[in-house]
Amino acid sequence: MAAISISENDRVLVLTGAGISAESGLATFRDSDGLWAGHAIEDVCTPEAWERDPELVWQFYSARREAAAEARPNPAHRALAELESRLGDRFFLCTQNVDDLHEKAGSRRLVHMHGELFVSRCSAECGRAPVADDAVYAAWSEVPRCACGARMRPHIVWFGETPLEMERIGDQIRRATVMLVVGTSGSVYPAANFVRLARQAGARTVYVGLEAPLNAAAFSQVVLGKAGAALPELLAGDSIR
Ligand code: BV8
Ligand code: ZN
Repeated sequence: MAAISISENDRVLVLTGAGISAESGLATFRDSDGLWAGHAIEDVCTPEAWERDPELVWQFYSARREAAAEARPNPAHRALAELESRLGDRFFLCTQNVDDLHEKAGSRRLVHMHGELFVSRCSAECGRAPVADDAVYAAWSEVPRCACGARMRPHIVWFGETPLEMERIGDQIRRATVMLVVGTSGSVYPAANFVRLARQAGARTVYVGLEAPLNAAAFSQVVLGKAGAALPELLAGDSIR
């Protein structure tokens, strides 16, 4: 497959999803056929789930912390970190993933629009900042409290909650001349709409993933394959300046 051409006038926006971490051993949401680690979405990934059974929610995110702590970046993560080092401030990465594999690969110019697995925050939204937290909690009694007294919750954007950094992402979408989307089914909004907005703003839009995403029609190019092999190839060579 031909390498993507990026000139010195291009600004590249990348959006990644669970597919980029699949070859690092982290299950995607679709792989678990709609169940997430054996749980239905509404049982572990909504504010209602948190109200109903916060201990189950913490057990779900603790299991994902354990899996993600063992995981290593794969060549796809590294290819994006390398692209960032070549493009500098003409590069921006928005990930839907809550794992830290992009950071482990060296990415710095990124936002986690759906939150971060190794961060916890006050469940009462008292205004105190989220804190780094890689602990696992087997029982509700182990869950630490914020200085205000409320229990801590995962710093994750659940269904029905507002994604993070939307202003900054919107600005990057408006300025991008190339948008590269990797390993996401295009099933969750507003992330699935970003490629349409980028295209409306005049960007070239490229998808890399195992199967065509639901929003495939919005892409100028669809490259089917595993990200760990396809991305390094797509970003190789001197067609990038
Ligand atoms: C919001 C954190 C308002 C949690 C996540 C009805 C219709 C349309 C929309 C809605 C609706 N009802 C409600 C909504 C809105 C809702 C939504 O979209 N629901 C869906 C289910 C219909 N969205 C929300 O509630 C969002 N908030 O809308 O607030 C608002 C809107 C705009 C502005 C302000 C406010 C919040 C959603 C966030 C939920 N949290 N993650 C956690 O991780 O525990 S979502 C989670 O699932 C991911 O973050 C991701 O976003 C999403 C889908 O996952 P993907 O990353 O795409 O992974 P998936 O498994 O689906 O696909 C993997 C892909 O990889 C596949 O295509 C596969 O082929 C490919 N692949 C596999 N292996 C490889 C590979 N590719 C390459 N290489 C490989 N090796
Ligand atoms: Zn608090």
